[in-house]
Amino acid sequence: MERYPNLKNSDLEIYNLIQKESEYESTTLKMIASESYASYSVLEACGSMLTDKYAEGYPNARYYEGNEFVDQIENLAIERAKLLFKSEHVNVQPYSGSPANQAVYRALLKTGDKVMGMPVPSGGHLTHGWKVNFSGIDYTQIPYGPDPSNGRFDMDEIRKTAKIERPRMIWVGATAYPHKIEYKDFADIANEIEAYLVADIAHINALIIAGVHPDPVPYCDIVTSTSHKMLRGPRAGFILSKIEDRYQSNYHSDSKLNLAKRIDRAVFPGLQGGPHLHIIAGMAVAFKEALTDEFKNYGIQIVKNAKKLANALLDKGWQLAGGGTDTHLLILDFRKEQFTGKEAADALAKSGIIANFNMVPGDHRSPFVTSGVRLGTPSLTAMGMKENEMERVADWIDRVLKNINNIGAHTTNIRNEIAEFCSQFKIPGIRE
Ligand code: DSN
Repeated sequence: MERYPNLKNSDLEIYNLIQKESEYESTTLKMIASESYASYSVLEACGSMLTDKYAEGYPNARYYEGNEFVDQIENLAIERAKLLFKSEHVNVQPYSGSPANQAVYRALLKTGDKVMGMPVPSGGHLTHGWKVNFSGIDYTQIPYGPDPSNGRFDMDEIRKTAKIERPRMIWVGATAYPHKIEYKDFADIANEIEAYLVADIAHINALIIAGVHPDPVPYCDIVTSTSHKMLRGPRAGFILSKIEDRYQSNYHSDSKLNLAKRIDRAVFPGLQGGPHLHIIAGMAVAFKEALTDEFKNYGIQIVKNAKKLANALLDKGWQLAGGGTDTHLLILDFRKEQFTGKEAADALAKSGIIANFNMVPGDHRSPFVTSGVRLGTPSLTAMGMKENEMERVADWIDRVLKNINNIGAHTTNIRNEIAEFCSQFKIPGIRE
């Protein structure tokens, strides 16, 4: 089926580049831990004429006329998200994960306030208070991270830091932490110091939906997420929150409003203008897909695949940060190797395995080269791969890394083998 006939006629340059990217993704193993594949249905909603729509405000409270149908679309997205995550309140307007997190700061804090979060090199996100991001420039990050000796959170240390620093908010969420996060433990600490607890579940939302990762919603004041990554929706963000503010006080300029209203206000008009209704429609479609048993099985299989891949790589003698995984990602640890994470990621990519170089706990190398490579299983799982296929993936990774100083012929052979292997699978949104 010709997917983009109009584009092909009107703009061959862009059409050809999309085709090339599509071909590239169809012939390589996409192992970026923050990616997966959106379905044709999600892509169709996102590519619809809703692109043109302006509807500043919220359903039934817009600044424009003519919103009967888009109100229903936004309400459907909200209701489906409430059902999916059992959340009291949902805002689906953030343009992406970073704006969603920015809205949380605006709803809860004053400039300069202390925020506990993981620095990027420890596995956190830019918006959790990292120094070059607005969150580290306008607010004061109190850093925490996994213990370099075992790659896991040391809750006693985190409690000690929290009690000394008394941050107003604690972020719990990661981009490179391969273990389960126990939100209740963080909630106990937040309660002791009367801090807000905010989870960022962008990386692990499908695992929570599938019941293979602890659920933050009962323990957190606010939970933010992207709707792309393993959730397989459009490139956007959303915010789940309690309705009431348990620390309601005169602290915040909007403190006469409850928490839900403060979040809504922070998103619009605080940070954004018109909501992207085409993307919100795509989000509603993705939430419907995520409510199915098929999606839950995908979430369960992501973890099974990551564990299988981790064990197969350990059996071949490779080291993993934190010793393994119980999520969707694993981080190869090359601290003892002569080559860097960057060199390894480059060799893997040339061979058809697409990943990213990443710091590991206790890394002695710079963030520009690192000692790690982060590998994720959501995309391969969305293609229908299971444990048997992970054995083959581990073999290819092993062959690339063992021949890293001599990649010429190996690269071409492995690249061809992987392309042939990928052709046996469907790829949502590309070849369903
Ligand atoms: N940059 C994303 C990642 O790859 O983890 C997180 O937003």
